[in-house]
Amino acid sequence: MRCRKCGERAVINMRHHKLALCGEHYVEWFAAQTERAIEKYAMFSREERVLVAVSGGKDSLALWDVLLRLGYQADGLYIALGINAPIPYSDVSLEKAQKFVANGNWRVTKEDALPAPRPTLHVVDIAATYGKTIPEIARAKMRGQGRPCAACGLTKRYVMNRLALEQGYAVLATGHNLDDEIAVLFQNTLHWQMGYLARQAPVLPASREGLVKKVKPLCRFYERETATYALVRGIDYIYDECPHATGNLTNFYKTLLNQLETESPGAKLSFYLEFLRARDEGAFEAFNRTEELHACEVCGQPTSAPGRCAFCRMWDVSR
Ligand code: Q46
Ligand code: ZN
Ligand code: ZN
Repeated sequence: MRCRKCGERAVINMRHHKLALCGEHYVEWFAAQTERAIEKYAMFSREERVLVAVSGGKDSLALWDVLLRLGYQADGLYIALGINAPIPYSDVSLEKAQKFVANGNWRVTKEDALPAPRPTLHVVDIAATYGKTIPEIARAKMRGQGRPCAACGLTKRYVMNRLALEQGYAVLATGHNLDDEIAVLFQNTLHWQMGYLARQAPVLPASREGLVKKVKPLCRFYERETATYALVRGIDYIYDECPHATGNLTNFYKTLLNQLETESPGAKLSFYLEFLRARDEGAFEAFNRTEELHACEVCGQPTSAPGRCAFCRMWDVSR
């Protein structure tokens, strides 16, 4: 397979775009597509500060890299969850994030570009800040549920939102790719979760005070496209998934959707884009309820019921 632009050996063939590209032209294409998504969905401008949620995996590091190379003011946030058994997942992923900043590959190399300032990596260590690791709090509070994912998800959402607001970031960017998005879309469609469908989008505006705007600039890339970008750019990322992710439903849906893609190239992309079109045309409008929010009596973050928010209740934070 040869690159459509220069005839060199291609590193990727994207059947759904009928496009094969070499490393150099692929990296160029990936950046241009990212920029297009940022503009199309009005995610953020170069004047705004962006906080990237960094896990140490390929998607979030690819996102941080491409934003910096496009000249955006992007810092990172790593949340140390304390998941280090049976593999040292959290420790290794933090190392990867730190290495990414230290090695400086993200620097813009164009001669006419100003030297990019070194991005900041914020690190929030959950055990050091709140007294327990994620597996520990899950065992203490959510007995019988097996996976610590509910406690983990709640904690990550809270910490990301709070740090973004406190540090004055205009937006929080996550590395969700198309495979992530359609796995959730498939699940929500299977169960006709209209409220969730109404809220699934590349941009969640900061509709309420205390909630930061959230964006997913990589939502139109297949997982193998973000992986190829990370590989070609020489980004050292953690290959292992969180040990608690194995065997979850999302991965099962991803496998199903990949089978569909093999039979019908482009099926994954059109599933997502047609959903967004229907959404834009108001198909889920009636389900877009804005619930009344209150300020948590302890931390002040928005919460649906008066009193302490779910985070402060789970972590036993009181005044
Ligand atoms: S990190 Fe946390 Fe995930 Fe691990 S414990 Fe579950 S939610 S699987 S994205
Ligand atoms: Zn080429
Ligand atoms: Zn609270």
